[in-house]
Amino acid sequence: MSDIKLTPPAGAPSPVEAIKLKSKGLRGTLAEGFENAITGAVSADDQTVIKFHGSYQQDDRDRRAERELKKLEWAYSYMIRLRLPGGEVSAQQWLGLTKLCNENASGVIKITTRQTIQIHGVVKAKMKPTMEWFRDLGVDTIAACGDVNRNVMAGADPTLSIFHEDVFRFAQGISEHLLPKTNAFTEVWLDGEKLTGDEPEPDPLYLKHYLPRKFKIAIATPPHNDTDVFTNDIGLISIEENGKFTGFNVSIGGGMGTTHGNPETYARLGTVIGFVPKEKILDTVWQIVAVQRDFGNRSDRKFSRLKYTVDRLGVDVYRAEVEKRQGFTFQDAKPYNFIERVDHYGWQEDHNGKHFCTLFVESGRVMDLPGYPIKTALKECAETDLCQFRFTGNQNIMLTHIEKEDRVALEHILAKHGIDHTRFSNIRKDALACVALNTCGLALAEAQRYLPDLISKIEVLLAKHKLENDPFSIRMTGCPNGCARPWAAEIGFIGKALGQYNLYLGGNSTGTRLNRLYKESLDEKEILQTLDGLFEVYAKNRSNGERFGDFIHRTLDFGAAA
Ligand code: SRM
Ligand code: SF4
Repeated sequence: MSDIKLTPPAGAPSPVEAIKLKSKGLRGTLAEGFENAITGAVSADDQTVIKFHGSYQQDDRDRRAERELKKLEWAYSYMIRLRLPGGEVSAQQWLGLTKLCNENASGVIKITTRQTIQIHGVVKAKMKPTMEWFRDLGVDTIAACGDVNRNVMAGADPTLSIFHEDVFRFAQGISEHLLPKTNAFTEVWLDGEKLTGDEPEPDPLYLKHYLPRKFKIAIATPPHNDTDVFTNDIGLISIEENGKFTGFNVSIGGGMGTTHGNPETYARLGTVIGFVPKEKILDTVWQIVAVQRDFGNRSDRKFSRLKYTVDRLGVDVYRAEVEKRQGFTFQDAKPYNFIERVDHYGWQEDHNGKHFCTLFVESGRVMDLPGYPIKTALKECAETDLCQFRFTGNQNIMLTHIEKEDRVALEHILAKHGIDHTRFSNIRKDALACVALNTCGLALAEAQRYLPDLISKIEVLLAKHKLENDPFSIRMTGCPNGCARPWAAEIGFIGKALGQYNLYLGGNSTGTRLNRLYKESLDEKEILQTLDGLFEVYAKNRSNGERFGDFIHRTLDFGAAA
C-alpha cells in the first residue's frame, strides 16, 4: 500500500475551480452585484460564490413562459438555507424566522432533509436585510451550501439513548471546527470590516480552492438512523460501551447523486473504516476532509464527491492516508445495530424528564393547509416560550425541552388546531419529497407538490390489499441528484421528465441497503398499476412481519433494468 502514489485524477480544473480561486475568500463581486438594481440576477461567477453563503439564485419556473412572452427577465429570487447543526432553534428564533419568511420570502418555511430550514423567493433588494435579520436572530447561513462541509446532522430523538444530548453537541462542535475562516460573510452582508488587499484570510483546511465538491457529515445514535448516516460523505455512528459514550464508528463515501444515462455515476452507502474515541473525532473528520481536498476530482464535478475518491484510491489507501495525517490508527469498528429511521410522532419523555412532541410536516413545508394549520399552531406554541424547536432529517419538527407541567398548554394549542398525526397514514408520515418545481433549477419533474396526491392514490391501493396499516418508506425526487435520498427508500421515485418517474425498489427501512431500478419513465397510471400488482403479490406471499423492501429484495427479478 505504501507504494501507491496518491494523486488527484488528471485533467484540466473545472471552471468552478477558477471561480473559487479568484473569489478572494468567497467575496467575488457579491457586494457590487447586490447593489445593481437593474437586474434581479447576479453574475454567473457570483452565482457560484453565493452558494458558500448559504444561498442559491433561482427563478420561479412556473412563470418563465409568461415572463418570456412579456420580454421580461425571469423572476429571479434567492433561496437561503440556514446552518443549524443538529437542527435546533429557540421559540423566539422560530417566531422571528416565521415573521422574516412572511415579510421577505414566500411565507413557506421548508424543513430540509438535512435538519435545517430554507426560505425561498427572497428578491435581491431583500437579501442584505434578510441576512441582517438572521444575524439579529443569532443564526447564520455560512457554508450551508457550496464546496465545503455543510450542515452537520445529529439524531433528533432524545429518548433512544441516555447519551443523546452529549452526542448531539458534537454536531455543533464539528460544524464549528470545519467552518471556512473567511470573513466574507460579515463583509458582504453585515457591513463587516473590508479585506485590505487581495489576499484572503488564511484557511488551513480549505486553503484558497476549498473542496472539490460539497461535503456532508451526519451523526446517528443507534438504534435510530434518522439521519440516514450512510448516505453522507462522513457518517459517524455513536458508540456506547459499558454504559458510557466512548466515540464513533466512522463511515466514509456515502452519497446519492447520479446522472440519468451515465452509468459511471452511482449512489453509494458509506463504508465503515473503524472506530475513533470521541476526544479525537475532530482530528479525524478534519483529516478525512483534507484528504478529499487534496485528492478529490477537480476536473469533472460529476465525479468529485468523496465516494468517487474513495473508490478510486481504495478504502484501505484512503484510511491509511487519514491515519498518517492524524497520527493514530483507527480501532476496529465496534458492534452497533440500527433498527429504524422514522420519526416517532406525538408526545414522549426523555431521560432527563423533559417532554417533547414530534409533529408531522408533509414534505417539510411549514404552511397552513385546510384542516391542518401547522404554521399557525407552531407560531402559537412559540409564543408561549415553553418549548424549543428541533428539525428532523425526516422533514418534521419537534417541540423540545418541555417541562412536565407546561405540556398541557402546548397540547391545548395543538388540539385546538387539529394537529394530530394519527389522522395520517404511515406511508404519508414516513415519506420524503424534495423541493423540485417550482424553484429548483435542476428539477425534471415535480416532487413535494405532487407526492401528497400520489400518496392518496397509493393509500387506496394499500387499503385494497389490506396493507393500509403497514409501514413503507417512499421517497420522491424531481431528478437523480437524490435530495430526498430516494435510493435508500423501499420505494423510490426519481423524476425523469414532467409526469414521469423511474421506479426504484428494494431498499430497507434502516437505510443500510440501496434499492435498485425496477422500471423506467412511468407515468402515474403505470406507477399505480405496477404497485398494485406488487402489493398483491406482497400481501399474499410475504413471510411473517417481512417489510415490503425486504420482500422485494428477496423475491423480485430486476432483470435487465437493474
Ligand atoms: Fe440537494 C442540489 C435541495 C438535500 C444531493 N439540492 C440541490 C439544489 C440546491 C439545486 C441546485 O443545485 O440548483 C436544490 C435546491 C432546491 C430548492 O429550490 O430549494 C437542493 N437538497 C435540497 C433540499 C432542500 C431537499 C429537500 O427538499 O429537503 C435538501 C437540503 C439539505 C440541507 O439542508 O443542506 C437537499 N441534496 C440533499 C441530499 C440529502 C442529504 O444530504 O441527506 C442529497 C443526497 C445526498 C448527497 O449529497 O449525495 C442532495 N442536491 C444534491 C445534489 C447531487 C450531488 C451529487 O453528489 O451529485 C445536487 C446537485 C449538485 O450538487 O450539483 C443538489
Ligand atoms: Fe432539485 Fe433534483 Fe434536488 Fe429535487 S433532487 S431538489 S429536483 S436537485
